[in-house]
Amino acid sequence: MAYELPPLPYAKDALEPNIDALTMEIHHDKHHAAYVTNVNKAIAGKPDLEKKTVEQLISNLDTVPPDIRGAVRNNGGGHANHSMFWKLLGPKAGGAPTGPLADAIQTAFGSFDSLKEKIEAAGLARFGSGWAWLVVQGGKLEVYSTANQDNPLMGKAVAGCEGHPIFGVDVWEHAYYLKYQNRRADYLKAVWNAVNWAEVAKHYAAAK
Ligand code: MN3
Repeated sequence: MAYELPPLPYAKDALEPNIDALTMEIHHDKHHAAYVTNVNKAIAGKPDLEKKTVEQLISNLDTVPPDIRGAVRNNGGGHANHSMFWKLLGPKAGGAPTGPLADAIQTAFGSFDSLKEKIEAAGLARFGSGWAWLVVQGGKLEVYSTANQDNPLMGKAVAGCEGHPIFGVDVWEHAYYLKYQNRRADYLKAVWNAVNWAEVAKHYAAAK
């Protein structure tokens, strides 16, 4: 097996009340697990693909044979996105970014509140399922959204945007429906209380 389901880095109820324990359990143990199973199935017997990290795999979809490209895009994307997402959140988190990341947010968006508005708007405007992202693109911070399990690493031709993601919010209904039902806007506001900004800063430093 090329990839394994990473354990959640905290207890399933650790993000309560912002994200409930049952949502975390189903989201991680069922949805994320299925992406791992299915990307492994898609690339089984192709050692040149199996040896890649999942980020390398989804960054080079044109090197993936056409008959499995769709499965790799959806399930490799799902594995990459969720592996990052769990670590972007945490218990006793939230607050505001600090240091160089805070400075870059100030420069790019004018304020942290303005960044939050942009990400919430991107997540709300995504029709159906997808993600809202904060990316480093050409040394600058940008906000995008992608459909399904697309990731900016897949590039503009595939994902409709490009850049190195440093933060992302899952706006699939499975990420919030049990607690928030149709209220995606309320979920997007609550997520800020659970963001692990030290992790975002780590991605920012690596992407710069
Ligand atoms: Mn999800």
